[in-house]
Amino acid sequence: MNETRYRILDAIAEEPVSGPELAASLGVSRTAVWKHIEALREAGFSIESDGGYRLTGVPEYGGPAIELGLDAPFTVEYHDSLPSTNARARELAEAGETDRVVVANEQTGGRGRLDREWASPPGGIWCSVLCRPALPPAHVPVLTLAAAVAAVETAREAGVDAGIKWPNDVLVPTEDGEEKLVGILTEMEGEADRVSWVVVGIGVNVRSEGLPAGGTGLLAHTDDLDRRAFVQRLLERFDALRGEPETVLSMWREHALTLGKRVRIETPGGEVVGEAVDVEFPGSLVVETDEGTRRVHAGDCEHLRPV
Ligand code: BT5
Repeated sequence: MNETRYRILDAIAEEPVSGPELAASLGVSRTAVWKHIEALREAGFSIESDGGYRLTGVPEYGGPAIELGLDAPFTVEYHDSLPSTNARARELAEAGETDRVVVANEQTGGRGRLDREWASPPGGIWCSVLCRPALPPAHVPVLTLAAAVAAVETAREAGVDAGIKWPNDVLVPTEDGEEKLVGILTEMEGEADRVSWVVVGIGVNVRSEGLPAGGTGLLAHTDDLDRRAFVQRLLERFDALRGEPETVLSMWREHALTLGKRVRIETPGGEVVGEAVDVEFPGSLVVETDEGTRRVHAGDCEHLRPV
């Protein structure tokens, strides 16, 4: 959001402030103040003008609403509908941007890993964070783990008992298995020793309608969901974790559903079956198999029933 608009909202949040006072404290003209107030009203903010301007309501969702009160250094771009927030974030990356978040109410071409489809009906939480971390490409998987930890902690705070399946799924355990609540897709561009940009796409289901079998939404597990607050907490947690790989790994272990389970992993080099015993930097799963210990860097993981 425009810096002046942000400062106006801040100034009028608690008590009424007159136009001339705002103009003086912000160092802009009274006409400029009036134009900013009108733009904020158009963006959905309720601003009374009896005896000074006063903020009486914040829009339920959208870019300015998410940015207002967000304790993380991201600029938020909001769209009612987009093919894919990851695709839009990549465009911003190519235009040289950083620390941008793209949020959409609906995606018409949402993508999972390996170009799989990601169902993204209206009302869900579809967002992508663009950043330029000082990391070699080989360390980027830790950002995917950070996003999974951020998502699971935010879901738990919202009252939804979720856990992480290696490497990037957030699931809700059910009586006879698990249902997928969140999917994460990380994309990057870079050179051998340093990434140029990373886009971490996070999809959180809100309603269960329109999801494939095996998917579940937050509202199936809680009645009380504030989508704006959810996205804010998710971004704040991700921001706090992205520079702390040690914390990410220990929190990941704490929230993991995979550790201690028998797993089957389809890797590019073949199938690995055994007991998942640990996760190691930057995100490898350690599996005890009949042939010894294997470290798996990428693949699709299935939790098996104990033998
Ligand atoms: C993922 O892929 O789980 C990554 C999903 C990332 C989505 C976000 S939303 C914001 C950003 N913009 C994008 O375009 N993408 C990111 P993967 O592990 O490959 O899982 C995909 C599989 O999950 C599909 O083949 C389906 O079986 C299943 N699936 C599809 N949509 C689902 C949904 N909404 N909820 C649960 N499962 C789903």
